[in-house]
Amino acid sequence: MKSYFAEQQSLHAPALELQNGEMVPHAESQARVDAIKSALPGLEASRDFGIDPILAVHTPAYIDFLKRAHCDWVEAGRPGDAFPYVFPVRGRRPLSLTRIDAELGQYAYDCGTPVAAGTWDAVYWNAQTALTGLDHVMQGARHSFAFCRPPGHHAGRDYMGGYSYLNNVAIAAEQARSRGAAKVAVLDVDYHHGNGTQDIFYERADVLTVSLHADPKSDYPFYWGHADERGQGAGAGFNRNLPMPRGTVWADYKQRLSDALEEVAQFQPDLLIIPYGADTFVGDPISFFSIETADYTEMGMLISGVGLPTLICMEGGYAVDALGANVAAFIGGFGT
Ligand code: SP5
Ligand code: ZN
Repeated sequence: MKSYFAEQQSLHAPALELQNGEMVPHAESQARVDAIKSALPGLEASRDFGIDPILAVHTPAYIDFLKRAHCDWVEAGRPGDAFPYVFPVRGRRPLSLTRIDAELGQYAYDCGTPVAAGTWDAVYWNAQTALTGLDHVMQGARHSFAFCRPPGHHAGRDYMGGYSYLNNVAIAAEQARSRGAAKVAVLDVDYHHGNGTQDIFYERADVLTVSLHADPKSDYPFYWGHADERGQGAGAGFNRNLPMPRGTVWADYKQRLSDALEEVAQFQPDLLIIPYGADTFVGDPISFFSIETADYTEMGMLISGVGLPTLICMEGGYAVDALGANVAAFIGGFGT
């Protein structure tokens, strides 16, 4: 399978995140890049499709903020990465505040997603990686792998969170629509619910969003991902959440995956996009499913079995020592 990556994606290197009350080394690290790169020696360089596909998903004000947030932070005399610490509670009236702290709180929903010096350049190219992978599939390939990092599925139209800044998968899905795909299905197999993707397409019938994830009653992102969130308006029935308990093993996961694939097949999409997270792995340091490396090959085979043109975009996966093997196992399941 052809795989894509842009070296600029490494310019994003936040030092710390807030986890369980402590500032700890950021889990979404450069070590992940090295692990995946060594497992995929044939990675090709991404091409530049410009800003327009990004602006088809994200608001201009949010993009403007992402571009200058770290500069504003430095100008305010702050050290290190730009971190939010105050958030507008639901129901606060919209205010045009310009102080960097107010803006960070407006556009972030957690304290795990700081804006570092190189974040904008990295996430711009991250989106280009997804678009390059999409282009290959739109040209007729059966599948491709976009090695996206930082992740994207937690980012909404105008918010960042969960280590995500731009929603690579949503950008690819929207671009596929404008290039002639009538219907696109997104099947999210990261450990965490794909809340940003859900929000972006919640009122749309042309993009089906399905997510398999840890039950948000016990796991991040808590406020999204519950089974009764089924879409709204024209999108009613076109969002599906399949939460599972901590400790889920492959035999059980596989059943839910088959259900999800059945829904995808019934939708008859022109394209399938898979946000793939290796954080369902038994050894993941921040997640609690029990999937083994060899299971990812079967997961890839099952998904490949629906016979749809498929773009895979990398999301999470923090067990660095096993990450390369887990990604290679999954991709291997799709055949050559
Ligand atoms: C893309 C992606 O996988 N984003 C995940 C963001 C998760 N951030 C919060 C993690 C909280 C983990 N708390 C459990 C720690 C166990 N020691
Ligand atoms: Zn995740």
